[in-house]
Amino acid sequence: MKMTFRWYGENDPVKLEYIRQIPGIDGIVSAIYDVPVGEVWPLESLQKLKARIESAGLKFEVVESVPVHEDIKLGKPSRDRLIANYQQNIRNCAAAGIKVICYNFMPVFDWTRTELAMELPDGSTTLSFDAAAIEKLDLSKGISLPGWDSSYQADQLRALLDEYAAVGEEQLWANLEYFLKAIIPVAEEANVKMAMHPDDPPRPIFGLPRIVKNRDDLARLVKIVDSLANGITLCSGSLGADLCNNIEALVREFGGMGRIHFGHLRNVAVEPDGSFHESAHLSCTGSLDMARILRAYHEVGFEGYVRPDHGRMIWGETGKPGYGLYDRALGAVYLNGLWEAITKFVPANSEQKDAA
Ligand code: DNO
Ligand code: MN
Repeated sequence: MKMTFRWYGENDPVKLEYIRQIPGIDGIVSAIYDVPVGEVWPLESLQKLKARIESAGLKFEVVESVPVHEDIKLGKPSRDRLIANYQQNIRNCAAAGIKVICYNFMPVFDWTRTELAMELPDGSTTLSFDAAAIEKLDLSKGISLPGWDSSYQADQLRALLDEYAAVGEEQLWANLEYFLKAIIPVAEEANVKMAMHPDDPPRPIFGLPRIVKNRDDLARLVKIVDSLANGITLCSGSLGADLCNNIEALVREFGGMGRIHFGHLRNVAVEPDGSFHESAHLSCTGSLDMARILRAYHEVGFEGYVRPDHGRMIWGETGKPGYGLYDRALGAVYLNGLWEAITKFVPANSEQKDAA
């Protein structure tokens, strides 16, 4: 397991020099942020970013995300040009030493929350999702969340939602298939692993289809092109927001197939109606058992990349909600601690799934 940390580039208030001081961080996960969605990332920009990250003593082997243009998800005629650009992005990433590309196929909205600074009893704040409040959100003013690759003006958003009105789940699957059949062979040739991030939260929102929500969706996804290059980012917090998803079992199944290329490790405290908030990484603060999840990774012999996902805002820190330094650093150290204990004391490939 290689522990990484997401960094948003020089404008990120969390400095690379701070990240390198977190014990056990091996690499940085980042992206090119000054190229519009759908266009080609210049190789020089990737090489410059790599050199900068390496100057801080860290590796740059994972990109998150190369965003997929809405026209590809909508299946519009312009998709062929955009897919050719995406193929070029895969080649350019490979040329800059990237091994894994995280991406998602969520229409319009990436991760969605109803509150960015919900106060917890200890005074920290966190991202939260209120299942009843979501449908009441006023989209007429446009919407923007920090951490997204794009934000939308009100008129743009209305036009996009209208276009999606005709696209149901099956059409979205067909558009995904068209995309995967075009990009996975390129990824194979470039020796890059594509890692689809699941929908967050794992349910349709605002009437938009979402197709990467559970075990059956993941199984369908990896079969569309049966290649190791067609893999997933197993985000425990995204999938874990639906209590029907058993994260340990998903790790065993898809990790066992060698299809998990990137693990997002975070905890969520989930309520019966599907509302949730992002808790600290520690198991007892949320609904997920992080020790058991990591044990499952160990059992399947996982050697890929992971990162702590979002963190709370603690110790007076301000900045991009979910992407502060302190709580994510605590998460990384905690997860590394669990991993050290598990790898020392639990035999790999053991079948002891439920040892008391
Ligand atoms: C949510 C986060 C997301 C993720 C992108 C990947 O759990 O990890 O921001 O980075 O959706 O494409
Ligand atoms: Mn995630």
